[in-house]
Parts: sequence; C-alpha cells; structure tokens
Amino acid sequence: MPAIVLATLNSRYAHAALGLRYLRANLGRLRDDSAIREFIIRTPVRQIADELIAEAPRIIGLGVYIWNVVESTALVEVLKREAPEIRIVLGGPEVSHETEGQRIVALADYVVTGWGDVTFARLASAILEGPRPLMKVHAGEQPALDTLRSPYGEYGDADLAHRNVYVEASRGCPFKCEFCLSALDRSAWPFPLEPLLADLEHLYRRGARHFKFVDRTFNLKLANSTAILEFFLRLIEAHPHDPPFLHFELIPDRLPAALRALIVRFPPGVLQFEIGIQTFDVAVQQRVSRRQDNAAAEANLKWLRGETNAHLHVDLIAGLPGETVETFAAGFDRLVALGPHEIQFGMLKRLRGTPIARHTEAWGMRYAQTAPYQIESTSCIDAPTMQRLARFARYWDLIANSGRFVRTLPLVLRDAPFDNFLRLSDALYAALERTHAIANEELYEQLYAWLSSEAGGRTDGRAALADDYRGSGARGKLSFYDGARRHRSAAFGGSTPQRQRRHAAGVLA
Ligand code: B12
Ligand code: SF4
Repeated sequence: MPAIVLATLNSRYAHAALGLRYLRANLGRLRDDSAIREFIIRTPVRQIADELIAEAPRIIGLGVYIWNVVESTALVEVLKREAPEIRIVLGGPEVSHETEGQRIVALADYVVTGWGDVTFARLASAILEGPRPLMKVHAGEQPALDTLRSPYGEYGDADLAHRNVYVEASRGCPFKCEFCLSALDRSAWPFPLEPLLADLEHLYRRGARHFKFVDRTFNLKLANSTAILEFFLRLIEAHPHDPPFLHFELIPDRLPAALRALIVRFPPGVLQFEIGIQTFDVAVQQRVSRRQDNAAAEANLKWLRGETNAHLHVDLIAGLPGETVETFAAGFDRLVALGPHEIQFGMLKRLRGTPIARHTEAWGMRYAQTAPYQIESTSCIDAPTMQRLARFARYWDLIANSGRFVRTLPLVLRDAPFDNFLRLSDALYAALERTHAIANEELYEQLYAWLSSEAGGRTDGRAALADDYRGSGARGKLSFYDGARRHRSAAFGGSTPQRQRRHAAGVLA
C-alpha cells in the first residue's frame, strides 16, 4: 500500500491529470511509494472516500480545480472525519489564490500554492520523515524546467489508448488578460525541445494518438512551435495511415510565414486550434488589458479557414466589464462571418486571484458565489438578459458546436446570426423549459417547428434537417421525415474525433 496517494477529480474520464503526473515523477525516492488515483466529478464522494481510505495512505495529495472544488471540499470533509490520521495536502489553481476563507483550505492540513512539482516532494518527505512542517501554506517553487523529470512515463497504457494525453511544451504566458489566471504568470518558459520531442515520439510509439498541448500560447516562441509541427509532419509522413490528432491553443494575431508554411501541410482531421478572440470590442479589450490586433486576428482566421485543414475552435466571452449585448452581438457576427467550425460562447467567470476583480464595483459585476463563479449581471447586462445569454451558449453548444446540424444551421443564422439564434434560443426555452437532457429527436422537432414558423415557413428547413438526421446515422422517428439512407463518411485518420468529422461536412456560415 502506497504511503502517498495523489488524487484528483477530473471533469470527465477522457481528461487525464498532467499535474499529478509531474508531482509523482518528481517525488525522487518517494516515487515508488506513491500512486495516482483519478476519479471524475460525477463519482459519488462516498465511493471516492471509501476507495482512498481503503488504501490507508499516510498522505493524500489532492489536485483542486474550479471544476472539482465543490466535490473536493465534500471529500476532504469525509476524509477528515473518518480518517483524521491521513495528512491532506492540497494543490492546484483553485487553492493557489485567496486561500483564506476557503472551506477546503480550512479543512486540509497543508496547501501548496502555484507549481507543485518540487515543493510537494519536499513537503511529503518532511511529513513522513520530519521535521514536521510548521507552516500550513507553502508557496510552490518554480524550478528551471530543464531540472524537472518528465511526467509522461506516468501515463499508463490505458491512458494512452483511451484518454487525451496532455502534453506541455511551455509554461506560463507573458500576456495579462485580466480574466485569466495566466495573467499572473511573470513570463512564458519553454521546456527543452529535444527531450520533449523524444517524449512525444515515445508516447506515439506506446499508442498515444490524442495529444493536447496545454501551452497557453503555442505560437509564441516560433523556433519551438515550428520544431514541434515539423516533428509531427515527419511522424505523419512515416505513418500516413495512423496519424495523431493534435490540439494547440493559439493567440490569434500571430501567424508568421514560417508557421503558415507548416500548417498548410497537415492533412485533414489532424490539427485542431483553440483560438481566443474573447472580445472584438476595442474598449473592452483595453479595459481588461488584452492586447489584440483585431485586423491581424481576422486575417489569420480567414487564412486558416480558407487555406488549411485545421479545425478551428474560437473562444468568445460574454459578460466582460463594459460589454453590452450589442457589442457582444457585433463581435459574434463578425466571428461567424469568418467561418470557424466552432465558437465557444463562454460566460465570464471570476477566477480566484485574477485581476478582473478590480472592475467589480465600477462595472457592477455580480458573480455567483460558488464555483465556477459565473457572471450573473453587470451594469451593462441585467440578470434576466445574462440568463438568456447563458441559455444561448448552451443551445449553441448543442446545435452549432456539436456539428449535428451543419446543413440546418445556416438556415437559422442567415444574415443576422446573433439575433436569429437568440430568437431560436428563446423559443426553445419557452417550449422546453430546460437546456439539458434534450432528446435528439425532440431537438429536431423543435428546430423544424421554429423554421416552419419563420417568415411564413422555410420550405428548405425540412430537407436540411432530414439531411442532418440521416447524416448522423440516427434511426428514430421524426414527424416530418421518414426514411434513412446510408451516410457517406469522409476519409479521415482513425484518431479524428466524431465532432470534428461532422464539422468537416459544413461550416458555421
Ligand atoms: C486541461 C484543462 C481543462 C480540462 C479539464 C482537465 C481535467 N483534468 O479534468 C477542461 C477542458 C475540461 C477544462 C475546463 C475548464 N477550465 Co481548464 N484548463 C486546463 C488546462 C489547459 C491544463 C491543465 C494542466 O494540465 N496544466 C498543466 C499542469 C502541469 O499544471 P496544473 O494542472 O496547474 O498543475 C500544477 C499545479 O497546479 C500544482 N498541482 C496540481 N495538482 C496538485 C496537487 C497537489 C497535491 C499539489 C501539492 C500541487 C498540485 O502542481 C502542478 C505542477 O506544477 C489549464 C491551463 C494550463 N495550461 O494549466 C486550464 C485551467 C486549469 N482551466 C481553467 C478554467 C477557468 C476552466 C473553465 C472554467 C473554463 C471555462 N470553460 O469557462 C472550465 C471548467 C468547466 C467547469 N466544469 O467548471 C483555469 C483554472 C481555474 C481554476 N481556479 O481552477 C486554467 C488554469 C486556465 C486559465 N489560465 O485560466 N480545463
Ligand atoms: S487569455 Fe491567453 S493570452 Fe491572455 S493571459 Fe490568458 S493565456 Fe495569456
């Protein structure tokens, strides 16, 4: 039985915790007396507690994030009640700031704020072997990245076969967008390239196919980003029938020629870029200290959409200080016109420690008190309107981002995407009174009803919906369509996820 158990509650099984793997890999001689135990947030806390207590560890190190802090707090409560002899050490972004007043911090024995890679090892050894640490909160040391032991050996074969493999080519971000936790980083630090490429190669050979780079800004340090893309191009050339799927986060206004020249060479179904636009409104950008060249961002998105096979997932945030529904709508329409495959319509959240707190009073920012601390109203958007936007975001995910309605969506959006989708969203909510647990066929029926009621009924709605339904492979019953033809599947490598395949059949506009 291991003396140290490193545990966390991931948001879903597909997400493996990279942070815990760094901690274990860097435990030194304690590594072999440790184990990683991952759960998901939907697992009952009772079950998690029973499993952890059954291992009788002396230390439990718990990774605490915005998506699991509620459940983790409940877990620590049970652990402290039923096995008070186990020392609980917390770490992770959610307990790295504003620790005072957090219930989970009060319950735990120790907290490491910030990077835990080497500080956890030091603390664990002091807990196990003395001298007993006196302080409760320990500021995590930020060692040079080339001194860290690689975490990738901590991924098991089942992880590589069934889960996203998170990888990291750099840590930190030099920008200061006030809504983002990375605004607190002093800089961005790259990992040494050669060992990283060797790790990537080894992961591929062991079976990893879904690589998600967690770098905040992959396209910041050109030499490294080009070397990594070149590496994957070589890998694909060597294994054309078994390509990986690669996810990178990019800043939108920096795509130099050297990077473009590599991106165009990737085949379909391999590259996915998550690109933060957040807001197109210049005054709002300045207010939250986001430096962004909108014209360059637009030109780059247009180029990526028109000239490359990359799947584009672009982020916007609703509820920023000073953003009105009108300015947000203008930005949304501007983005739809650029044709990304997905728009992540995110509601602003006040992350612990982020500088956006300075706007709370001036812009009447009211946030939920419990995680994920979502915006409820601002001086520019009242609470009922904010709820309408949150419903829009949810239905947008179901209808647009899911890729299930690639033929129908353009009929909904037409020449005023935001306004039209908002009307659809209001109508859906009026009819369904919920945004979750909506059966596939029910959604089709609702879309059909809405399209039929629009401008005296859109005759092409039925055909588009029928096409989308047929394409999805579903075999249920619809009032306006009976019959199923076989669906043509596009030629992709085996690693391309379903949603990205569906999007390849159409675009947002
Ligand atoms: C992967 C990821 C996700 C995954 C979930 C992964 C999972 N395991 O389930 C998905 C995509 C689902 C996700 C969603 C969201 N995420 Co996210 N995500 C990340 C991301 C990109 C990578 C995390 C990672 O692996 N980092 C690399 C490792 C090495 O760093 P680390 O995890 O921080 O671990 C280090 C320390 O924290 C510490 N540590 C970690 N665990 C432990 C445990 C112990 C015992 C100790 C001592 C130390 C310790 O040591 C580690 C090594 O130094 C980060 C950004 C980033 N690059 O970190 C954002 C990040 C974690 N997410 C963030 C946010 C805000 C969100 C969303 C709210 C965004 C949204 N949609 O609005 C949602 C949450 C939705 C919800 N349900 O509430 C914030 C975190 C805020 C917070 N307080 O937790 C981050 C930091 C992004 C940012 N810069 O703002 N996310
Ligand atoms: S939003 Fe992106 S660019 Fe801005 S601070 Fe966060 S990671 Fe950096």
